[in-house]
Amino acid sequence: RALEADLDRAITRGEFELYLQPRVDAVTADIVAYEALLRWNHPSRGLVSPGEFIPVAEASGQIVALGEWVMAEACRLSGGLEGRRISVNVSPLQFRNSRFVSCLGEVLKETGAKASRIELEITESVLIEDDKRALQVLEALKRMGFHVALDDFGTGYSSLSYLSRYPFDTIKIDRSFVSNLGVVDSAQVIVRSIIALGNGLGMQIVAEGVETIEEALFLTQAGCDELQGYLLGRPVPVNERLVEVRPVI
Ligand code: G
Ligand code: G
Ligand code: MN
Ligand code: NA
Repeated sequence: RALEADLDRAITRGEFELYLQPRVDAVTADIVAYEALLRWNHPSRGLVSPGEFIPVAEASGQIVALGEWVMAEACRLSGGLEGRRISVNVSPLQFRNSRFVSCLGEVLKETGAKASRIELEITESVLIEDDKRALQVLEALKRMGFHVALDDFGTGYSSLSYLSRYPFDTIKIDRSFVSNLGVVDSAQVIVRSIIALGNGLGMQIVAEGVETIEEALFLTQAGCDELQGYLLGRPVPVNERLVEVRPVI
């Protein structure tokens, strides 16, 4: 595969870049955090989407080195975001790697970053495969001071018992539920239930993929804590990041 060979050189050549998308307080519109989204400035193909190269990197194992680069870059950026947190997507393959936790420890040491400024976004699939080990890893990350979020919530085989068993700080409602809000009758009921469940367990609820004012209003009135999506701000290069978002209401 051509992309696979290119990926090897891309890190050393500095072709990767993190874009930042704001996550805002649903009531005040204050920016609470930024999600780091990886972009590849490919010399001949132009901007390649992670949807295209992450699966390639996962299949080849290159995701481990790439994930390390993402983490180190997020740590370097974390000191310059006005105290706001930065969230980082973690591939299930990275999470399952036996050196994942120690590698994070080294990155913190090398960069001098504070773990409390970093949130790790993990998908449900890591919880299904090796329940006990997943719990040990998550507890280790919490002890180190990281925040942990359950990403794309509702799309996996979500057993509700996961939520009470694992120490998540945040639940991110998958954008498919948000985009169905005005379309599918059941979507409002499902979203309200996720919010009630998460808040009842003491977790922050973030809605992803918020694109319309109607969605934002519904989510805010339903008690969702934070909003993320094109309505509030698109992912952009670090130096173009939004530092303020106009309230929706
Ligand atoms: O930014 P965009 O919507 O194109 O991202 C597409 C997919 O790639 C999303 O599922 C997102 O979580 C994932 N992704 C983006 N950046 C990273 C990253 O740094 N690491 C991993 N593992 N996945 C990422
Ligand atoms: O899997 P994850 O939730 O990390 O994926 C995040 C992806 O969602 C990124 O690729 C990002 O570019 C994309 N995204 C962010 N906000 C919106 C939005 O409002 N609408 C849509 N369609 N995609 C979004
Ligand atoms: Mn994410
Ligand atoms: Na998501």
